[in-house]
Amino acid sequence: MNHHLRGRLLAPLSVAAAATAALTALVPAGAASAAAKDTTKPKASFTAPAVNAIVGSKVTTTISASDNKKVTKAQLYVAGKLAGTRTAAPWSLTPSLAGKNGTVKLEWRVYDAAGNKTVVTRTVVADNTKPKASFSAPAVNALVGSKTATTVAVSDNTKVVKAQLYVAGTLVGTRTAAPWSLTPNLAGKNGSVPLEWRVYDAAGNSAAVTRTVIVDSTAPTVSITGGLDSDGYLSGPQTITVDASDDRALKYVEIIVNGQVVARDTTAPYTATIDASKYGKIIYSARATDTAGNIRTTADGTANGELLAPPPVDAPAFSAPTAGEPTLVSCTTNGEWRTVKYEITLTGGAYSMGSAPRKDYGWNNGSATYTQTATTAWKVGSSYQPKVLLLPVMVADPGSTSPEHSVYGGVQFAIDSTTCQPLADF
Ligand SMILES: [Ca+2]
Ligand SMILES: [Ca+2]
Ligand SMILES: [Ca+2]
Repeated sequence: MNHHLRGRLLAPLSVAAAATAALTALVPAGAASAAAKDTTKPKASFTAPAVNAIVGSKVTTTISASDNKKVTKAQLYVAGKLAGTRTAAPWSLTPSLAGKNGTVKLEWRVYDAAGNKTVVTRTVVADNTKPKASFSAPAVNALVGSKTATTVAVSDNTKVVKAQLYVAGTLVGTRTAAPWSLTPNLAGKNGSVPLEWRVYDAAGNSAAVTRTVIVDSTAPTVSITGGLDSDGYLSGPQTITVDASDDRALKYVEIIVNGQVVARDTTAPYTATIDASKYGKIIYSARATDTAGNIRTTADGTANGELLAPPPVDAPAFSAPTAGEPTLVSCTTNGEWRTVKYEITLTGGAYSMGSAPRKDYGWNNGSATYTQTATTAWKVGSSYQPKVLLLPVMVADPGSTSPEHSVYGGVQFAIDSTTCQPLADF
């Protein structure tokens, strides 16, 4: 009975024990066998951010990860501290870098189911410091015109990448590199106008500076109140008188004769006196400039100077010099004016007059052959631009001492007002 019982009891126990032993042997052996089949580490590489990218308080970092079996976990360490864990794709996290400046190491640790680990690292440059910005120009409350450059001085611990200018709250321009300067159009604005520069660094941190300027975009008024007599041929001193005013501050008034500024007055009365004896066609105007740089110019006035006067009919006979071929010295542009200068060689028959005004024209003082420089100017595109310009070279009566009546002969030749070249026939 006992034997039988023991035999019956022992038998199952032995089986159970054997099974237990077998299980004990099989379970770890089976697990170890499965792990042993995957000794291959995952593959991982950085997708973002770029190496040494400049980043702000938040950076999205992404890796591509794969495994011969399966990637089961990826952990992100920022500057050595665990910042997040992913257990499935996408293998991407956006850790906070708030307060950090300078180089920061990002490290992803990628695992497969068997515990194989692959580590990839990348450094970025954290920038959580705002740029510095200060107005360089214009000055506080400067009186400025409709076109005025404004400049901001910038610096940053990494790099300034953008500066935007706002005028009265409206974006008017963007710079992405030095010089950090723009010239906004302030036309139509008058009075106090706020300017604001917003400056951005590579990480997107920004700083703003503002400045108020006083805009004057209204040009002065200007008129010629005393012009030149347009009848006949003027000689001697002739005075042009101008009136001008501005809504804010007049800087100066200029009087322009044949393209040249002959007077610049900062205080009224605004006048210029010219010697009409030195002129042929006289084209004159006045130009007023305010302190903001706005300019207004009058219409042209015209008069005839003495050089255009025909020779006196009672001039004594004299032998005119022989003129050589004219030679172009220069043809220059001064604003809307063109000035052409020719040289011409005269042989015989020319005489000096000995009178001061005539000497200004380069009179020869008695030699038989000399070279005379002749100059004329015209306004391009105006009604005073003839196709053919006559360039007179005056010769004088040897016996006369009167400037008004001595010029009775001359040599003249024609030039094309477009090409400045002499014309063979005119
Ligand atoms: Ca693996
Ligand atoms: Ca910065
Ligand atoms: Ca003004």
